Parts: sequence; structure tokens; C-alpha cells
Amino acid sequence: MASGLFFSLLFCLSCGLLIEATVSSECRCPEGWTPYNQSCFLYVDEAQTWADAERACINRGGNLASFHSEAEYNAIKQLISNNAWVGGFDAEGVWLWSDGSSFDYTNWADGEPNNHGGNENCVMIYAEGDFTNDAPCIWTLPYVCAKDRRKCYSCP
Ligand SMILES: [Ca+2]
Ligand SMILES: [Ca+2]
Repeated sequence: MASGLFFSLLFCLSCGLLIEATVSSECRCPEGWTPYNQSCFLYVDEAQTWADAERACINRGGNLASFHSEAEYNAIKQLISNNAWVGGFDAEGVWLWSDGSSFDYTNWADGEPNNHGGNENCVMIYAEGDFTNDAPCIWTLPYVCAKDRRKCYSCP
């Protein structure tokens, strides 16, 4: 028993080391995607509703992008050339990210989110100015997808 546990631990430790060693070569972002920490981002300059944009990102193996710091926001912002959807949405008064991560950082423009017309439930980032806005989900905008690079950090 004890030796079995020992070998399990040893295996996990060596796997961890192996993962660290191979992450740069095996966990590259797909061509066209931009690496940022544990994520890969892709700006798609093709206008879609928020829901269609999210589905398009899912089809690419990810979700609409989320951000959790000013630096991460800036990494996404750098990629866009038009106003663009990201994965934030208003679920009956609670803001969530479509990738399931916590909605722990915001940089709303002054006066936002204003739920204009009672009908603004999706987060867009402005190409000009460093702010986000809640907008009607049926607007069609380009969008930013993200994939989690950690998915390839698995033990064989
Ligand atoms: Ca709303
Ligand atoms: Ca708004």
C-alpha cells in the first residue's frame, strides 16, 4: 500500500515536471490565436449576435473571452479593431462570464452598465476608449473567443 502511494506520488510529481517542461512546445495556441498567460485569444471580425458569437467560439473549442484584470483586458483590447463582444452577460441582475469564471473585475464606462431600455444584457468592449458597456444581445458585433491552454496540462 505504502509503496503504491509512493509511486503514485512519484508519478504525479514527474508528470508535473514533464508538463512544465513540455508546455511551451505542446500547449501552443492554434495558428492565429494569441497567447496570454493560460489563455489563447482570437478576434473574429465578423458581426454576430452575442449568442451566435458564443456558439461560434464553442465551435472553436472555447467561449467568448473573459478578463479578470486590467492587464488581461488590455491583452484582449489590443486584438480588436471594432467594438466587440466578450463573454459577460446579465442573468437577471447577476453578471456572469460564459466560460464559468467569476465576474471579479470590471471596467465599465462611466454610467454603465445602464441597462438602457431595460434590454442590455451582454458585454461589449469599445475599440476606442478603455471601457466596457452593456448592450442589447441582438446587436451584431465582431467578437473575441478564448480557449484555456491549461486543458493540455493533463497527466498522460
Ligand atoms: Ca441588463
Ligand atoms: Ca449600456
